[in-house]
Amino acid sequence: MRIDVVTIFPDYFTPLALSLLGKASATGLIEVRVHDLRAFTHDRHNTVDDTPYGGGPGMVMGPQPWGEALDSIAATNKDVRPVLVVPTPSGAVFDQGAAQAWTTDPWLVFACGRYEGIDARVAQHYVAASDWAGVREVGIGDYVLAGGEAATLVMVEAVARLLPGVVGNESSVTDDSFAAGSMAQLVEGPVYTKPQEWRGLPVPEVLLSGHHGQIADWRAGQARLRTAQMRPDLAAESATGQQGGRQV
Ligand code: 6GU
Repeated sequence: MRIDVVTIFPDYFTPLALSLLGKASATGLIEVRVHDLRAFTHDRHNTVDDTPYGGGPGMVMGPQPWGEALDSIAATNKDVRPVLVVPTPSGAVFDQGAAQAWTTDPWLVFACGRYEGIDARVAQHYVAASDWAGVREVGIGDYVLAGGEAATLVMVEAVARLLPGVVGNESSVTDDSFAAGSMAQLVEGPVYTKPQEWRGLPVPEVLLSGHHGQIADWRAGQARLRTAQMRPDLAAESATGQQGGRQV
């Protein structure tokens, strides 16, 4: 999968060279390219923002550098149509289902806005652009960040770790909290490793028993308990047979 990121803070993305994603880049499972939006300005001060039409607080990112940056990215491969992802708190919420669905996209381009956001005509233009595969305006939760950069890191990691070969142990991906099919819409219960007793606290007996059926039942029960305690919203969904089926 190819991933491009456009931002006024390219340094924000140095963590992509670390750990799991760094390895995935090094082995060619993903190809990440980070672009400085200011490289697509033409004035002395590399201006990317201006005052909002209609008035109001803050500044809005203008369409000109965005158009040039995105066009230049699309032009690097005329055989694949990229999807434009615009992180914004006013978008549909990105969840595990979205992460899974995006794994089949060959090329994602993230447009990281700052200030009060990007001039709305940018998304409008690329929705209708025939050399693009669509525009997805998405947020990562109900809180407001200073810009799309942190949200982009979150989404890139959530998608990339689902790509075949990125995580060494495939079942650590399929057994995740929220993974479709396994224990859909339940969070995972507690986990333990050695020593068998630590500071007077024992590992639950059943996990030492070697009875795989009992262990699986115990874990399923713990997952239900934990979900009821920590995520009553999810517990209510499973009780009503509802499934988060939003299209992001
Ligand atoms: Cl994608 N951007 C910003 N600025 N704030 C957010 C967000 C995105 N998702 C949740 N809050």
